This record gives sequence, structure tokens and C-alpha cells, in this order.
Amino acid sequence: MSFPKNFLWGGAVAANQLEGAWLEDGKQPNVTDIMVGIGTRDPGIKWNEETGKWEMCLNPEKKYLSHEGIDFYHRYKEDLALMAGMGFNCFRTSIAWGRIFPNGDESEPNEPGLKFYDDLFTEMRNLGMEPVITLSHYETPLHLLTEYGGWSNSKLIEFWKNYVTTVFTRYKGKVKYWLTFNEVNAMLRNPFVAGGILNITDPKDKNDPIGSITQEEIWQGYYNILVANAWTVKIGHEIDENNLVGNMMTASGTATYPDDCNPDNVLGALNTQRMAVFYMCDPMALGEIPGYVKRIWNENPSLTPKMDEEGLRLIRENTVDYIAYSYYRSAVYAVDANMISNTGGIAGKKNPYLKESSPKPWSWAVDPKGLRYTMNVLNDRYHKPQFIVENGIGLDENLDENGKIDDPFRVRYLEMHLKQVHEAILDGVPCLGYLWWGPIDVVSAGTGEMKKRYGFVYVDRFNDGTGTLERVKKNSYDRYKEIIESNGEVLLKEE
Ligand code: BGP
Repeated sequence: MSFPKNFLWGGAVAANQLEGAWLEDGKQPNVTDIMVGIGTRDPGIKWNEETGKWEMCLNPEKKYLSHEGIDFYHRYKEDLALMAGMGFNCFRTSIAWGRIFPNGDESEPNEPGLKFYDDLFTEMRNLGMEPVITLSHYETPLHLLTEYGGWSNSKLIEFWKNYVTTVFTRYKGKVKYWLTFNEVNAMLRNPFVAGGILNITDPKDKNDPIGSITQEEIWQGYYNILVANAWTVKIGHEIDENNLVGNMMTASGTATYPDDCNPDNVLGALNTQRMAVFYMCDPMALGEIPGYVKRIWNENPSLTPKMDEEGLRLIRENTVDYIAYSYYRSAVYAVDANMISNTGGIAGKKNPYLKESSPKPWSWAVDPKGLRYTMNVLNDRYHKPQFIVENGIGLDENLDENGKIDDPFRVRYLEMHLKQVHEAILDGVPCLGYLWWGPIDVVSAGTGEMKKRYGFVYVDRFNDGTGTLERVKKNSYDRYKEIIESNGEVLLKEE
């Protein structure tokens, strides 16, 4: 009754949310660098009538906290040591694509960027942590959007191939676990950030770059990303047969429950699961674009992407080695519910059976059993190893008068979810590991603030950009350490 031997325990972060140094050593902006919260529809670009192009134009009234992040770029040794102190045997972060190919379309990589990750991965390995590396965590170089229209343009597949070939070659032997595109299945609801798409030819509202993205562009981007994903698997295996290449889904939408047994609610819940998760995960994991996606195209022929035999064959023949995903909460579908979504996944109607949620204004429902459900559904469907690469809770926390943070709710959240992970493993789900999202406080993806803290380690930085950047262990730090040290046994014994 414990977790599997060699279970991967750790935490996950993303370059754009913690590195800072946003324009250092040759890096150029990526799509998230120009947003304060990817949930906003207000990216820092404007249409230039003279050039007929979108240009970066940051809003001077806004605080782009991610530009300095928590200064991980310069402090990663200290931070990784803190992670190793909890006993992490793996650590997930991303390569900021724009550190390697600043504009995305260069043919030669930027050596200082390559060196940074070389040193970072060496440090992880020295500390006994297996690197788990996301190739793009909402980090498409901005130039690829403003110049090419982003992923709706098939040229990006070539740029991407050059990028992944470069990093697979450079980090051969240092990195084994790779993830392609973070939460890329969010692209239907967030085509600018998750899809990396921009309408550069005929934006219908020049004050609304995101609203101007067309459905045609989104579906073309979907196909191009599927082809790029397949190329990544193929190239990854060719360069190093030990590489394991996974996709990365926001899987919260898998746990979409029908409000009741009304068949319309049951079918609606199924449709939500499909259009939130499976429409993207099926082709990546099974090699086939599902019939209900083709139906959308058949009924609206202009939405059918340009596809070719070679691309479809690649998709068929190069499915991912494992399914990686984030899970934050479940959702309830009802015909009349507003199925709102954000970085936590889909929400929908309030679930009366769930008593807890994260604090306002975020209010993400806490549903540990939803994780067990998700793991089982994904296993029944894909029969592939799974990797939970994000789970966690964001709380508004400040140091108390003794300079400490007591965070029992985070501990409970962690324990409740891990118990359900264990149940799912007993159910037969092959689970490679569990990574806590944001083991050190980082800038929130959805809202761009510091105030929403996930860490076992507190970082002294605030929404107004002030703070000493000092790191302080929260009380939860020692509990996660105990859990990891015992390979989960302390948790299970107490039942
Ligand atoms: C996921 C993202 C992460 C992350 C997390 C928490 O969607 O992959 O980047 O930040 O959600 O979301 P938030 O920071 O908005 O609370």
C-alpha cells in the first residue's frame, strides 16, 4: 500500500511565470510577455495603419510582473536547492522558446539561451532531480504571431522542427521527459495564448486582436499543431531513443459531470469533455481526428483546415509516449449553465456536493475525487502512462508576525488529492508521477498577479511589484517533504 517504486515526486513551473529577465541575453518577447494575465482579452499589441501590422505596445498603466518574475533566471541555484530540500526527484519547467530562437524564425540558435538551460538542467541533475521539460508553455515568440499569424500558418511547423531538433540535440542525455505544448487544448477558448494565433491579414476589429481571430484560423492552427506535435515525437525518438515525449492537456474538463440524468445534460457533459479535452488529446494519443470534429468541418466547410496525406500519416504514426496533464477542479454541465472557463479549466454550474473552494475571487471548487475520475477515464481511453504535471491551490497569503506562513488548507488539498491518486493507481492507472503546480510562488498565469500563491516556498513580491524577493519556507514545506521521503506511506498509514 504505497506509491509505485520510482514514482516521480516534484513540482512544476513555467519559464514565463518565474524566470524574469524577459529581454536578457538576446531573448525577445513571447505571447505571454505582453499580457497581464492570459485570461484578459487585452494583449499589449496595437494595429499600425501605416505598416498594416500588429506591433507590441505595452500598457504603461499595467504591471507586467512576469518581466521580472521571481528572478529565477539569476536565483535558480537557490530555488532548486529549496526544491531538492523537499526531496523532489523531478522538477518541471519550460524552455522559453524565445531564449533559443528569439524571434522564432532564425536558422541559428542563440547560444546564451542554450547555455542557460544547459546549466539549469545540470544543476537539477546534480541535485537528483529529473528534468521534465515543456517545449512551449504559452511561449510562442510574439514575432511569429505578428509576422506570420502564428500557428494558423504552416511555416510555424518548420520553425518548430528547427527549435525542437536544436534542443533535443543539445540536451541529449540530460533531459528524458519532454512535453510538447502546455494545455494546448485550451486553444478553442484561448486561441491567442494557447493556440499562438493572430489574424494579420484581415482583423475585423483592429482594437480587438483576440476577437479578430477567426474560426478558420483556429481550426487550421489545430491541425498544424497536431502535425507539429507528431513531428516532435518523431524527432525526439530519432535523436535519442530514451526520450519520452508526452502531450500536455488541461484535463480538468474531463471531470465534467451532468447536472442530472436529463439526457440533454448527459450529452452536453459528454460534448464538453470532448470539446475541452478529447478533441485534442485523441489525435495526439490515438492518431485519429475524431468524428465529431470532422462533423463540425462537414457542416461548416470553410472551417476544414488544409490537410495533406503526409501530415495525417505523421499524426497517425507518431502518437505520444505518455499523457501529461493539469487537474485543478471538476465542472457541472447543465443546458442552462454558463460554462465559464479559465486557467483552472471549465467551471459551469455550482456543484452542491463540493463544500470547499479556493478563496474569492478565484473560487475554484475543490474536488479530489474528480482527479481519480479523470485518471480512470483517461486510462480507459488511452491505455498509456499518465503524468500529473500540475495540481495545486492558489491562496492569498502574507507572512505572520513571526515571519511564517501556516497553510493547513494547502496541506489538506495536497493530501486529499494524493489519496485519490493512490486510489486511481490501485484501480490500475499507470501513473508516472505527481507534480505540484508552483512549489515556489510564481506569477499567476490567469491573472498575472503575485497574490495568488501556490508555493510551499513563499516569495516576497507583491502585485505592485515591490518586495525583497526573499524566499521563506511555508509550513506545508515539511509535510510535502515527509510525504515524499516515505514515498507516500505516511499519508496512507494515517487512514
Ligand atoms: C495552468 C497553467 C499554469 C498555471 C496554473 C494555475 O493553466 O498551465 O501556467 O499558472 O494553471 O493557474 P493560475 O496561475 O491562473 O492560478
